[in-house]
Amino acid sequence: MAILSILEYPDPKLRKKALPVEVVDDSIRTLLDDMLETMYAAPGIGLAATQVNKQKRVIVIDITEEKNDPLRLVNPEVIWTSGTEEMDEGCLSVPGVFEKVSRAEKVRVKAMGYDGNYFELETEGLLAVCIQHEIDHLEGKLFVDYLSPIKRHRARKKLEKDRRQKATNPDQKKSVL
Ligand code: K1U
Ligand code: ZN
Repeated sequence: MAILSILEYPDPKLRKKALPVEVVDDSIRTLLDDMLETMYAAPGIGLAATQVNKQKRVIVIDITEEKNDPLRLVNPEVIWTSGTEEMDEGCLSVPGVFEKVSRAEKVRVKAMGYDGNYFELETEGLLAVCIQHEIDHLEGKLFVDYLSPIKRHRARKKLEKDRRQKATNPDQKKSVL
């Protein structure tokens, strides 16, 4: 397995649209394995192939604290939604920024799994939000696109400031601990 490099906003590669997977073969299973390892290492609760510069409709998610319930979705499609809710979101491609986004409260999703067989999943809460966030990535959409221009500007400024600080003092976190 391998840890992949995660693209960061405003990299234009994050805007590319992912292509459907024809067959779940060993190359897709390797991508799924590498993405899960990358997501756990980040750490995060979801990752889309677009974020690791692969234009394939592949996402991984694990919302458990124990990191022991991975969900692997190939060609995920939301086939039903109900309600709306607002929840705080973050993104590994927009590190350090957390903002409220309104999305469907419940979703039913159809996808292929690790074995290439289709299955359906109905869910709500954080998992439903995370699935919608990751499918957005496959369309080249980021959670900051839902924010007001002022909040988006603020997010971009924060990212730039954090990057400048990291470049000046890359060991800052270590020295604080
Ligand atoms: O797609 C991504 O960039 C991953 C993103 C998923 C997500 C989080 C929250 C709401 C919607 C989608 C993240 O994982 S951000 C990091 C994060 O939320 C987290 C990290 C460590 C522990 C718990 C959560
Ligand atoms: Zn994200």
